[in-house]
Amino acid sequence: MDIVEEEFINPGTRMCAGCAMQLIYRFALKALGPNTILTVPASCLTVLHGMQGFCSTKVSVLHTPFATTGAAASGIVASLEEKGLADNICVVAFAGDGGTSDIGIQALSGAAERGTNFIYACYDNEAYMNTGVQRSSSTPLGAFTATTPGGKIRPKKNMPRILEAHGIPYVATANGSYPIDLYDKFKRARDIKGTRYFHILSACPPGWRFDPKDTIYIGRLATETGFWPLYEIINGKFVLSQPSKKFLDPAKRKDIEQYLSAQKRFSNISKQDIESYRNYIRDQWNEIKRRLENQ
Ligand SMILES: Cc1ncc(C[n+]2csc(CCOP(=O)(O)OP(=O)(O)O)c2C)c(N)n1
Ligand code: SF4
Ligand SMILES: [Mg+2]
Repeated sequence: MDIVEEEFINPGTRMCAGCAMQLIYRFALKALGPNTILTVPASCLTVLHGMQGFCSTKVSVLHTPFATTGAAASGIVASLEEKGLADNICVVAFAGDGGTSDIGIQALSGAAERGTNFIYACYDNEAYMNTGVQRSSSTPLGAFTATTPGGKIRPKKNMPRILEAHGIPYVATANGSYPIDLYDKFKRARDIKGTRYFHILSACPPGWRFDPKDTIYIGRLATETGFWPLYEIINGKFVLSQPSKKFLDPAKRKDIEQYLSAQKRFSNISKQDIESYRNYIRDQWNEIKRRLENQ
């Protein structure tokens, strides 16, 4: 696939070295193009945009209070509809996992239930990174954060499932380590009407505690172990994405311990929790197989 050459993020952002989120944002904006209005709540992504008076993107961005992303996007869509501009401009909300799975879930659910014509993308770095790595409901089992010093005792919330239950036309997972797959999905989602939801794994070197040079490697391990399958659900039809297809065969999956042991946030994880991951991955793939066979 040809990738658009034009960049929509100006060079030199304030992200940490090795931050997957800026790669995700860069490829998503390339796929979305110039006729896009973004809305973003408090997060590392706000830091990317810069201080008031500056903006790192070439498209307009409305910064919004933490809990209100879905409501802010709904307001932008309503205003464009009123002005007769809604067919030409794509409204896109981009938020972190804390802003999506915890504090913003009510506004997101409301917007999805109303069938608001917009894309909502959650970049999931699995904690509240901007404020110093506190746990969110998207933090995975056994992960160290500032508020789970002994490792998180609950597994992560399954947001794609929750959004699918709203009956929206498009749900997709993606991963910053597969930017072409992500680009392709944003291109497709742009042309669908109604609420479209992305859940994107976003490796974070300081929060996950690995060397910035390993960002792509760590993100790939999440998919290669079967922990982070890449798929789309288009009008209820489950489509397994190309990079994940071979992992339908359990023998092709790497063991989850390779992913966990590469990140210091899991350095105290128990054997029991590692076994829980293995069971979770097995059940998740049995469910994917069942869906593919029964549709
Ligand atoms: C109502 C409110 N509560 C708390 C904060 C402080 N705050 C700013 S960014 C942030 C963390 C956001 O976490 P997440 O959505 O996962 O994005 P990330 O920082 O990980 O990119 C918090 C708690 C705030 N800005 N507003
Ligand atoms: S803390 Fe993590 S998510 Fe935030 S800018 Fe740094 S690498 Fe990116
Ligand atoms: Mg986060």
